[in-house]
Amino acid sequence: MIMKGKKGIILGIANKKSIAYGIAKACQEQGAEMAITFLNERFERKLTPIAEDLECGARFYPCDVSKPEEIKALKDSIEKDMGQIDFIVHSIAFAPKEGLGGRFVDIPKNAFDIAMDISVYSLIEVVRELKPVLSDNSSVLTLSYFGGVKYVPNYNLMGVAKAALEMTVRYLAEDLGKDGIRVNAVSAGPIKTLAAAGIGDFSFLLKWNAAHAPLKKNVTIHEVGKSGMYLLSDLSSAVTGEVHYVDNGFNIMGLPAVDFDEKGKATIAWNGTDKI
Ligand code: 0WD
Repeated sequence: MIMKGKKGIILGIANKKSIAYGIAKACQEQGAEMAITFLNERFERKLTPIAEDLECGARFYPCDVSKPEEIKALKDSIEKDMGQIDFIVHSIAFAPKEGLGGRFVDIPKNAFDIAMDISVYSLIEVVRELKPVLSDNSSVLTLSYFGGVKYVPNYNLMGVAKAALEMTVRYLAEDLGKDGIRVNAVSAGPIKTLAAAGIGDFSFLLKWNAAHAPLKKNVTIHEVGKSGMYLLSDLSSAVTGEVHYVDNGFNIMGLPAVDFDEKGKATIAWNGTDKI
């Protein structure tokens, strides 16, 4: 039981397809005690069975990260119900639709501000406000994507947000290391979730990744969950500021793999004429 005796809070479960749910299940299976948050009343109703499934008891709190007062209230609830905690999972992102398709140059300023606020600044704010209840051997985990490092069609504004998020992880890791707090990110391969549905032709990304990743498949929330759990556990006690890819190896590829004909000439392994 790798997480036995560990307590933590998970932000960003929207439903059972959420990456945060995969991480929560992995932590529960390894003995962690958890609290989860819901975005608003609609999600409260939907998440009630999930909170029961994760054995949260009363540790089921509202938190819309765009409302600073809800983050402050979250700290008070944790203090009252749990005392100190050992981990935080921040699995939250949002960008208005205009930022997830169309011409990049046309991204409106208000969409940019919203995406950076919800998807990046919220990590800083959550960690700062919850710091008084974090134990001196604690771990913070956030979720990133390859589109924050390289161009990915339609990822547009969220790509800029993930680049900022990954840099935020490094600066937070340095700043909080002296307090015994580690900060890392998992960069997950594409998974069909509610948030992913907002990205234009997401099914193309899934097919492209499965076709070109060394392991020739897509990742599941449970695979991301296991790797996330490692970063939350003492198994990773010397790891901080890291962006850890859980993407079947897709990120290592410079060009698509090719086959070679009898003359040693490259042929395209993936049938480029197929509409994928
Ligand atoms: O392919 C994917 N699905 C990948 C997702 C690949 C790599 C990374 N990620 C990232 C996302 O960018 C995000 O940071 O993983 C994180 C979790 O995303 P998810 O599991 O794919 O998506 P989802 O199940 O929708 O959870 C994200 C949740 C929201 O759901 P909705 O569908 O309502 O956007 O983030 C939460 C909300 O529960 N969220 C908020 N929570 C608090 N305050 C807020 C907010 N203002 N806005 C969104």
